[in-house]
Amino acid sequence: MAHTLPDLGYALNALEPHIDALTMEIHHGRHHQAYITNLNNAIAGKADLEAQSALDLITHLAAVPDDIRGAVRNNGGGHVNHSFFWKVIAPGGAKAPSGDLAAAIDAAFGSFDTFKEAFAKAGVTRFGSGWAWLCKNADGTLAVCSTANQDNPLMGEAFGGCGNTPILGLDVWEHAYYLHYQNKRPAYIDAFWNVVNWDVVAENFAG
Ligand code: MN3
Repeated sequence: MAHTLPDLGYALNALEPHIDALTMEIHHGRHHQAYITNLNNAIAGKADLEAQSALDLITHLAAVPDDIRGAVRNNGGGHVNHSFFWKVIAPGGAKAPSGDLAAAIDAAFGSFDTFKEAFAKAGVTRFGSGWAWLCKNADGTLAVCSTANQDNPLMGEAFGGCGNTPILGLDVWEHAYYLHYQNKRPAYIDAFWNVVNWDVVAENFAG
């Protein structure tokens, strides 16, 4: 069963002015689609791999044959990461964390503002292309990390991840912001806070 592009679930212009419609159209329709196409091509004809979800593939990379492991890592990661990203920036929902999630953020970082600074720093200082993440550790505490390229925290330390479960992620590849923000990655990250759907993040935290 081939992997397919998930619907955004909202209009391309729904996140304006913070993320513009053309960026969303290209990012979702071309970049995300390309990861899916390349993932499908990489695993074509390998029934055991074709039967797995993208998440299963990227969390068991050591079991993927050497000759396609890099392609599955990059493109499976790209598929998982973008599918996740579209949900945490979905319009609507709470504009700030509350309840157990807010308490966990305060416990880990001291305050919501201090968390935002740490997360923004992870995104700004990621050299080249990658992601900033807020992850839930096995003990339920929270931590910020970043990954290169399309690595996901759940890939584990052997593949560039921390091994913990992401509950919020931010794509800091230039394709995510260059049309509107050009080289100003910090301005894109500032704007990102306006589109985070904290209800979805809270569901990720509870899950
Ligand atoms: Mn991207």
